Amino acid sequence: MLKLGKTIVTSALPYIYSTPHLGNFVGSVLPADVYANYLRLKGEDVIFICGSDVHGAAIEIQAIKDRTTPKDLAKKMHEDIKALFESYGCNFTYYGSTDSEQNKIETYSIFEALNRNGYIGRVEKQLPYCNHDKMFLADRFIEGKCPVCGYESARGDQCDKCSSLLEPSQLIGPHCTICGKKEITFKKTDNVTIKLDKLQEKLQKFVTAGSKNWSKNAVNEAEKYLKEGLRERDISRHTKWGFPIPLKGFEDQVFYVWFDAPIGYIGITREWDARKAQEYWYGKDTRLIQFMGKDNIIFHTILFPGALLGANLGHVLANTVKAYEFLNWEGKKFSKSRGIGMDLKDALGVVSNPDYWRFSLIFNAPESADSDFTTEGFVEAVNKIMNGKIGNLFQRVFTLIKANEDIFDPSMQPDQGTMDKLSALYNEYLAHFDNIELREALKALVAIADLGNAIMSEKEPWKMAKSAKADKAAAKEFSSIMVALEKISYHTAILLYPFTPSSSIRALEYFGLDRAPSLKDASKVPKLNLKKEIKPLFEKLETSQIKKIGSYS
Ligand code: B3M
Ligand code: ZN
Repeated sequence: MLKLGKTIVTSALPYIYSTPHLGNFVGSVLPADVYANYLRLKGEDVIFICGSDVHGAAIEIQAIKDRTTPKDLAKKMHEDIKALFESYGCNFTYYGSTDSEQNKIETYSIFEALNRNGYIGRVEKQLPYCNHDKMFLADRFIEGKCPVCGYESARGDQCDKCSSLLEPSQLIGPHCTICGKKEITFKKTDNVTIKLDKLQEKLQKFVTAGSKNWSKNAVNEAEKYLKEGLRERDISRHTKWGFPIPLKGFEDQVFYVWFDAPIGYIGITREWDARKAQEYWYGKDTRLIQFMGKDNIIFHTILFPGALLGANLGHVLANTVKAYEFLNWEGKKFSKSRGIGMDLKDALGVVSNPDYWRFSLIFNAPESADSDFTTEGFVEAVNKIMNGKIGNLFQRVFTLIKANEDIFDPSMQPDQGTMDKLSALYNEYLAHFDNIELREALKALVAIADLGNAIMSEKEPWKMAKSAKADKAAAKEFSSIMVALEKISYHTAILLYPFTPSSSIRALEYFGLDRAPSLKDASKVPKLNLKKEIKPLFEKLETSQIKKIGSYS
């Protein structure tokens, strides 16, 4: 296995004005977590950075609704959501927050460098002003019809339907989202900009060089924007919630949320450990691998790298941009207000073992196209695949060996043909993971369990065990088959680790281990320890649980 230098894995930083739903989870945090676990399993030097994206108008809007301040709301939600991700087994190196002092320092240093290097500009803008609320309306406080696709609820900064970046003045028939009125006029103000147009060439080079490692959707979208020609873009907002712009005359404005949010990856690493942040973010041999939903592509392929390239402070740029498509719920968009789809709290409330969700979500992940969560698909992934194939294999193998410990000889050689099949599937698993095809890697793992189950049904080793007392050849054959099955079970248990870490460790406990060994040290199967009761690793879902999940449609 090729040993690489340091790796930073990031997941898009979730907004925290509401609890993330399963679609948000499978669109970024979960695959990033699974992939970081895989690199740990390979023994690589990896940090996994995530955190709450707490700035932005959406939180201000929610705070107004909740009659609290954005700061208090952010603090409370940040703690809740962090704990929630942890209860899903997410293994962050650090889960921080974009409003930290560290991120402020990082944001200011990048902004000041951009300014020194001539990439900060000013524009006079006509900004929407609500005559009823007597305030300038930030992007999300104004909604109207999208001039590109006609979607009715496009926001001032972006259309959720066609992903076009918009200016508030482009919206057709806009209204204020605070009071709902159409009493909007456009007033003159000065804004600070980043001159992306001057960064066009550098960004084109970055995209061209990186694209072989990126997901197709990320390459296509970045190329689309480059082709259109990059434009100067304003990065200041007339509101109080955010980092104030450190420039004379602009102190009453704050940075646009998408300016300081991606810088948050660096700020959060600093929050964790300032010295290590230096090592990882400026290291020549660091690979930066970024996971996100497809609606975040432009910010990670144009705005963020543009800021880093313009600042020219030596930061690491993305090596891999992996953008997920969307997960729908029974064919519809997730919607809290319409009760469609489960959020992370709902889901654990019905099925409390997070590994069931982790497994089934990756099994049907929207990796190269949108995918659909269906109750049926969930039941099939859990009952038929995870429990029926993987859990069942462990159960059958461990109980059969335990019942025949007197005749089982672990020093017997397994059948070579079986070992060749195992190693082919094992390599398939590695190859898919290395290409960040998590869904396919999981399928290769299921195929390994299938291999074990097929041997079990074809050879029926329990029959040999019965005649083994009188028949030496049968005893030998029994051991040879069970050694193969033991090996298959052991690797299945280890390779489960990235997907379902706590279940993996529970299976590995039968091998006397309390954590997953590094793949380098996994060739020899440790002695089985079957003293304690052998309990099923998974259980089938109950009818009442299935019904409950179905009710979120
Ligand atoms: N918070 C959008 C999202 O949660 C945004 C990502 C920020 S990544 C720096 O999808
Ligand atoms: Zn208004």
